[in-house]
Amino acid sequence: MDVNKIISELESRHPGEVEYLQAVREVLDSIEETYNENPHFESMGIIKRLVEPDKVFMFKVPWQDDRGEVHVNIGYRIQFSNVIGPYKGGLRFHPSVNLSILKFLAFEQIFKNSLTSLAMGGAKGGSDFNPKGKSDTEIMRFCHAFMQGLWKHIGPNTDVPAGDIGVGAKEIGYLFGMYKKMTDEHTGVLTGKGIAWGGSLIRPEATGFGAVYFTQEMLQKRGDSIKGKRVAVSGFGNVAWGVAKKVAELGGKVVTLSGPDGFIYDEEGITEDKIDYMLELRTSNEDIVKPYSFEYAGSKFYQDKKPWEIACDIAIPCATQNELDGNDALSLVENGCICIAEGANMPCTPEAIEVFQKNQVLFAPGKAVNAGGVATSGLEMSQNAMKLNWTEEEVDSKLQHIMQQIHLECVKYGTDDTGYIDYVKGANIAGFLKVANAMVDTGLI
Ligand code: NDP
Ligand code: 2IT
Repeated sequence: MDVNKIISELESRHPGEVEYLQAVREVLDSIEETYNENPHFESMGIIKRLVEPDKVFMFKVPWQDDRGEVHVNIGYRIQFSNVIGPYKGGLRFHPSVNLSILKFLAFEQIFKNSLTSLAMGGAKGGSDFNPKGKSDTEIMRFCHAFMQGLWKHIGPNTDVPAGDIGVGAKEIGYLFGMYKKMTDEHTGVLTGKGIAWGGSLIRPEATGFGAVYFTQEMLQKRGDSIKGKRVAVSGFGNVAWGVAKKVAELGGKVVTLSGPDGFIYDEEGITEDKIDYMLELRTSNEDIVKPYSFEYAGSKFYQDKKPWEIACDIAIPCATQNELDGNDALSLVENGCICIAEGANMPCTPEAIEVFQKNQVLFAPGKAVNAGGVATSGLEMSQNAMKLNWTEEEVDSKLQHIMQQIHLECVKYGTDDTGYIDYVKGANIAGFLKVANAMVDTGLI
């Protein structure tokens, strides 16, 4: 495989899609050796076929605001690969959404879903709609209009969307309502549903909990644990909230949160009512973290700055792609950080990853660390298909088991001669092999 050639061909076909090319390059660089050891992959054109999505849907989403003004957004769904199961992945509502971002996310999702060991293919979708400052009725009208464009392309055995940035339980409710009306069917077509109408216990917490379970595994491998550790977290959304809850439960201390306005430093730790307050902040419609510093004396707000300048033992970036660059990585390492686990999708730039790996600190990629979210979505699909509900304990123990297995796979494929575990390589090879073998088994389609 010639990685540069594949990337330059992809670039000429999709000029300017930088996030998509960044994600593809990272995977190809890590699987190159394994790929070349299996010549039948090349003769089946596995890489050529895998780097292009199966299908890309784009649709117009016209909707009316509370004053009666008409707006038009673009809706997308990228169905990247369904070789190991129905297309599966979240929907993102954020003004930055474009084809490049959704293709990177859908591509990553193929390998993440493969790592979960459940039967799910890779997909992603969303819209450039900005939920910030919108009323509940505006959100409802937008979600209904969005689903009118999407419903024909999805189904419980075809493609099962879920939440991501800007899409939580409320939005999933409105989307599900319109799907049900269009099809007259009450099926598990979306995950992250409310408990009363088909949702799974633990799904809201699952991404953050899973990320902490994975971090715990990384530390345990070195004879260490989360107990007593200072943890820097970015974002203040669904993933950051789940991380804060589980870190506190395991005796660690989350000392930062961040939003588009800057970050909060709370030396005493973000615990108990402060964690609940995160939910209030998230739903306040203002989307800023500054009010936390008014609510809790002793905490400090740093405007237009990132949390990575604070001394910590563990860093878990949970906001968005490319939010932690090479300089941030240097400052974390210099301040004694021993472990970085990506809660968000691709939050660390390639330069940052290089810094972590050169300094041999623990670093694990989003497709392994945050896979607990989609894994629990998979558990929601199973419960829907069986028409049964598992208890909180049952779901949580399955989630823990899945995260431990993903960690073992990373160790199996990522350990080098010196004993250092390259989790990026491990996750990419383990995720890729299952998909590639399935593509071989099912032939050229
Ligand atoms: P939320 O919408 O709940 O929170 C996202 C947070 O990131 C908000 O604080 C948001 O603030 C901030 N953010 C979003 N875009 C940007 C940007 N361009 N620059 C700076 N800050 C930004 O989303 P989630 O917690 O669900 O998602 C966070 C990350 O985790 C994403 O990378 C997502 O893909 C990933 N993820 C989510 C899973 C889930 O189950 N929800 C599962 C696996 C991964 P603002 O909106 O104001 O910019
Ligand atoms: O990035 C992700 O894995 C998610 N946003 C969750 C996807 C899902 O289908 O639960």
